[in-house]
Amino acid sequence: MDIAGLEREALDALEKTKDIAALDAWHATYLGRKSRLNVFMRSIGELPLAEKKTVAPAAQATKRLLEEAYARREKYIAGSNEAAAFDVTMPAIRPVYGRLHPLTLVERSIRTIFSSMNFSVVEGPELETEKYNFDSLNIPKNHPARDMQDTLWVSTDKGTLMRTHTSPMQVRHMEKHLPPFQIIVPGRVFRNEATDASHEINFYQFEGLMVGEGISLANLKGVITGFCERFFERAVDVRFRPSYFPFTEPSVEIDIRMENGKWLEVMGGGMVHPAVLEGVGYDPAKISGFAFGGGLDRFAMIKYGITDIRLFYGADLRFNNQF
Ligand code: FA5
Repeated sequence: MDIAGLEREALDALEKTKDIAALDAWHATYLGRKSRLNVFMRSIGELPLAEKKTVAPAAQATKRLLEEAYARREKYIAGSNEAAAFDVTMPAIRPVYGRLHPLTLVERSIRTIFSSMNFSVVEGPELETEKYNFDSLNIPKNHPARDMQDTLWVSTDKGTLMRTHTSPMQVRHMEKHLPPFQIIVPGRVFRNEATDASHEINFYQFEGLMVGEGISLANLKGVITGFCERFFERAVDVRFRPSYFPFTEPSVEIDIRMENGKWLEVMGGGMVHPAVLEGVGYDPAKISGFAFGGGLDRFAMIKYGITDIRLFYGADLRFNNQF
C-alpha cells in the first residue's frame, strides 16, 4: 500500500468535512480500528525485516500527522458552530447598573456646597458616650432636656449609647482645635421613637459649627440661606423660629416651605452656649460661634418631593432606581 497516497487522500477528505457527523465518518475511515491505515499497520508484522524497518516508521508518522490534523479540524468545526449560534441581530442584554441612594446623593451635595464655602468635612463615632452626647453639651443628668431625644442605650456597656444627634462632634472638634474654624459633620443618628411620615428611628443629620471672633446669629442666617439656595437651586422660603436647646443660646428652629405650601422643620441651631465654650477651654468673652443640626433626610424629602421618610429605608428598588 502507498502510505503517502493514503495520507494525501485522507487530508483532502478531512478538509471537506463540514460537521461533526462527517468528521466521525472520516475518523472511522482513516484512523479508526477498522480503517485502512490500521489494517495496514497490523499487517506490517508479516513483512520481511528489511521492508519493516522503513515502512513501520513511515506509517507511524502518517498516523500522528492524521491525528493532529483531525484534532485541529475538530476544534475548527466546534468554533464555527459557536459563531453560527451567535446571532448578531439579536437585541443586546441590557446590563443592570447600580445607582446611588438619594440620601447619598444629598450627602454628597451637602459636602460639595459647604466645602465650597470653606467648611471642612469631619466625621465622628456613631457609638457615643453619655459625656459627649449629653454632659458636655450642657444637658445635665436628670434634666428634662434629655427626654427631648429618646436614647438607645447600649446595655452591655454602661454610659454608652447610639448617638442621638451629630452635636457631640462639636465638642470633640473644639477640644482638639483652636478657633477660627468652620466644619460640617454628616452622619447617621439613632432615636428610640415612634416612626411616622417624617420621623425614623435611624436617620441622618449634618452638624455645622463655625467658631471665631465676632461670629453672630446673622452669620448663621446668611450661611443657612445661602446653602439652601445652592442646594435646592432656587429661591426658597426659610423661616427662623425661636426655640430651645441646652447647648445654644439663643436657639432657633429652621423651617423650609415645601411645594405643597406646608412648612417642614429641617434644622435646629443657635449660638454656641457659653457653658459649652468654657467646657472646652475657650473664653466666651472673646470667642463666639454658631452651630446647627440639619435633618439630611428632610432636605432629601423636600428636594425630591418625597412625602414619607420611611421610603428611604424600605430597600424597594422601584423607589431607589428613580434617582
Ligand atoms: C438636634 O438634634 C440638635 N442637635 C440640633 C442642633 C444642633 C441644635 C446644633 C442647635 C445646635 P432636633 O432634635 O430638633 O435637634 O433634630 C434636628 C433635625 O433633625 C430636625 O430639625 C429634623 O430635621 C431632624 N430630625 C429630628 N428627628 C428626626 C427623626 N426622627 N427622623 C428624621 N429626622 C429627624
